[in-house]
Amino acid sequence: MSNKEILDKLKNALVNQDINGTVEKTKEALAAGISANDIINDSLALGMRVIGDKFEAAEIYLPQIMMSAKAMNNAMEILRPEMEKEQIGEGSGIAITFVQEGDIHDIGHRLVSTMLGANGFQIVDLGVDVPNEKIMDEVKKVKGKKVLLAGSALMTTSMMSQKDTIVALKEEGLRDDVKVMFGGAPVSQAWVDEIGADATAENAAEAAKVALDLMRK
Ligand code: HCB
Repeated sequence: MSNKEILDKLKNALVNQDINGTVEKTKEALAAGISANDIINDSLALGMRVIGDKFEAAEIYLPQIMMSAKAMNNAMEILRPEMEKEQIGEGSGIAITFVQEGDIHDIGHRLVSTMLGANGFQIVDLGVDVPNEKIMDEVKKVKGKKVLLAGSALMTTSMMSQKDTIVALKEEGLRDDVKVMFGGAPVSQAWVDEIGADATAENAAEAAKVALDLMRK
């Protein structure tokens, strides 16, 4: 079977909420020598996008999304140790990672946190649904150190809070103390430029590269 066929089968297992099949096919993909990042970007993440589109088209409902999310999380348990091996450089600094207030989507956030950790960042994971006050408190705790804020938002509503994060950093006189990278499906370079953040990234591997570049500036 070609790598493309393996990745397509894995994607289909995820889309069809086949939890056991997803685990099995993730192992098969690794055994075929496909990297953890390629498995995520060229198969699992694409499957989650299909799930999102089907949900939007009212072809599936929340229970099905939750099953696919569980299948994705189980696959990630297998892939996380592999991602940690796929280190791409020496890290520098502390990464405060979080999902914006009102948002509990944590799959991408956890992937990004894993990749940053694998690249030498000391991770302060604030989890999901994090208000800006909490983010400011954490930034103050590490003042004087090299700090990256890596925030995720999966909904257009929670994406708006990213703008408030930048405003809060400025109001508290903390903006120059941190680099800010925002991501998540609705986040674009245009949005990041508009609100005055430093960068965005398409996926977790790119996030690690972008983060390392930012910390060198
Ligand atoms: Co959710 N949901 N959901 N959902 N959900 C989305 C996000 C929609 C787009 C689906 C749709 O309508 N098409 C939609 C949001 C619409 C919008 O605002 N425009 C939506 C909605 C509406 C909702 C609810 C409101 C549904 C309801 O209750 N009626 C509800 C909201 C709950 C809340 O947060 N308050 C909800 C709930 C759920 C769950 C719980 C069923 C489940 C989440 C489970 C979990 O995360 N533990 C879920 C899921 C799974 C999705 C979809 C299908 C997949 C998200 C996902 O995990 N993608 C999603 C559809 C979609 O995104 N197209 C849908 C896979 C990961 C790997 O991709 O983009 O998160 P990622 O992360 C990437 C990338 O963006 C980047 O790297 C990551 C790794 O490669 N990245 C960063 C991420 N963060 C970064 C930070 C950086 O600094 C740099 C890069």
